[in-house]
Amino acid sequence: MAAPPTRLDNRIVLHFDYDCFYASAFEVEQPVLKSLPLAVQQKQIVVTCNYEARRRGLRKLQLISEAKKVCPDVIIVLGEDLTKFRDASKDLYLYLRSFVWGDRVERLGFDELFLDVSDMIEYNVDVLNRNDLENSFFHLDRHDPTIGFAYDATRFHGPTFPPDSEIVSDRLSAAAWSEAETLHIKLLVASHLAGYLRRQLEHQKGYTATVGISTCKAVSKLTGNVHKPNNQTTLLAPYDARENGPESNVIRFLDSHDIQKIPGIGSKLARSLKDHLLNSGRGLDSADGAPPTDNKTTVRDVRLFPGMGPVLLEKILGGPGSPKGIGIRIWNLIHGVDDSEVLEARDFPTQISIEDSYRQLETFEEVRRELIALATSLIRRMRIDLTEKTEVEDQTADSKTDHSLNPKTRWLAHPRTLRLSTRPRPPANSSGVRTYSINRASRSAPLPQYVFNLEENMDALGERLVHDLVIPMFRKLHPEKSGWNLSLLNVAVTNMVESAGEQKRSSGRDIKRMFQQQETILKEWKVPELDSAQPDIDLPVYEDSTWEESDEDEAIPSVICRICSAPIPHFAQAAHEVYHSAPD
Ligand code: DGT
Ligand code: MG
Repeated sequence: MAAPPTRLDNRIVLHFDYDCFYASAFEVEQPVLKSLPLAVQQKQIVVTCNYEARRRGLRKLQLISEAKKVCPDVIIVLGEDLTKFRDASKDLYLYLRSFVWGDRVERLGFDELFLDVSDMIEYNVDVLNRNDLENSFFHLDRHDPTIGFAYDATRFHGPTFPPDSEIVSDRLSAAAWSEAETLHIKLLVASHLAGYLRRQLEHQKGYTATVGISTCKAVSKLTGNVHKPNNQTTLLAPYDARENGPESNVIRFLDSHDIQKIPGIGSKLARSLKDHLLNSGRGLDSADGAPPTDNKTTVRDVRLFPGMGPVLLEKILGGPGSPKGIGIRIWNLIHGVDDSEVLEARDFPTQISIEDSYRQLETFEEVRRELIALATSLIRRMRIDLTEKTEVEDQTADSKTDHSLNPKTRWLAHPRTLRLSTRPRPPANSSGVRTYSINRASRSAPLPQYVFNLEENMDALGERLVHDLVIPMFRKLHPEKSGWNLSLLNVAVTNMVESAGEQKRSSGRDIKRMFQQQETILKEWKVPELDSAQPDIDLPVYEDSTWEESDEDEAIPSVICRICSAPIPHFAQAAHEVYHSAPD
């Protein structure tokens, strides 16, 4: 068997998963809902429900009809319009980001966040007074020693893995402290930061979250699942196995997981691994001595499989279409080694796209009307996502003396390119069945400057843009006069260029100002209203085997439903199947 990979545990990563996220967004607006069973409906499915509903037997992705049977007094709210969730997601992201030193805060879908808090933890470990650990103070600002919170550094905050009962003593005396390894102390300090952030999130924003604390993204995410909801789990050191010493807690923790549960190992890779293990079912040293069944193949089954290592994994998983170096990447992951960085926060998306799908779109007038609606929505989204309010000193003659601060709106970034995409519906075959086409035709052009005029009315801008640019692009894509039978129109701005003079946030240095500015900044993310007939698809992406950021505006990998031929995002497949099996 190949040697285990080398660990580099020099980071501390927190993973946040908001509890029953969509349901919480409604509860924040109407707190009375908190104590009642609440379910959020999309199509005929409960996409999520609050914990009161779960206590009464409701589950995520249950049929609405079933939910009503289980809990007749369930309150059902509609969650088709994602505006509320998108707003909440951005709001919470900006809020948590304001605490973190450096910019390594990454969103995964709508309701998960990774925070790389290494710098803050290192600093706070350094300033600990080993003679008075019980009365420690966590510094949230390097430059203002008054900002932070008090905590007891002789014990962990919240549950740990392995659980408290298994630790000889969870209270570290000053003497024991000096012997404790650095990672142990860092994790301990981080557990208090996690507790503080969770409390703030709840008190200031009304959301609870479940947090995992470890040294990389994959392991932190899994660790959080141990205690849900509204709780946290720290994966304790040691992380590396010692000769004749304690075993690695990472290996111990990961080993019992189904291989498919490891973030970065999606269903396809897991299937290949399971098939390989089942088909070559020789002398397997599985956790319970039995060969893995089709239902569960654990990390341990894979890790200890004879001859297992990066080379064998590459042989099993490599080949056309699979990413380079997959063998070593998966070998690392099953040992809890995930080198992927928490990506740096971006102040704006890489592209914004608005689209709608249609049953019938055949006349020029229909197309023109739809394009204007889409272009207007696009401009609205640009104003929301690409501008910020800044406070500038008012230099006008009358106010020279009082130097008041006036909010001004400025563009954070200017997209350079406008793109129009369409998807024609293929003709029906002889038996009247239409095959689904995923082929989009698209055309790009430079985006005119006038769209950045914030004084101009959005409807007028949308109409002008369509008249000047989008219709000529459409004509080029579809030279025929009519009969296009389009099933989709999409307008997008891409090729973002950051505006000059952008002042980088200085997290941790001026956190006081961040607190003061919070309200002003957050206002920018608020979407006043969004046309419900404009399903710009922005559901979270649960990628199979990558950590790529799920930008809600970027294309979502989809599968085509065998029954209705609609493109369904991977994560929604199960729900969609239930939808078809539901009575009308
Ligand atoms: P949790 O984390 O178990 O307390 O519950 P949630 O509701 O936060 O669930 P999570 O974290 O899996 O997903 C976050 C939100 O994303 C959830 O509130 C609704 C939405 N969502 C999750 N899975 C699906 C799905 O399969 N289809 C659709 N349409 N939405 C989903
Ligand atoms: Mg969640």
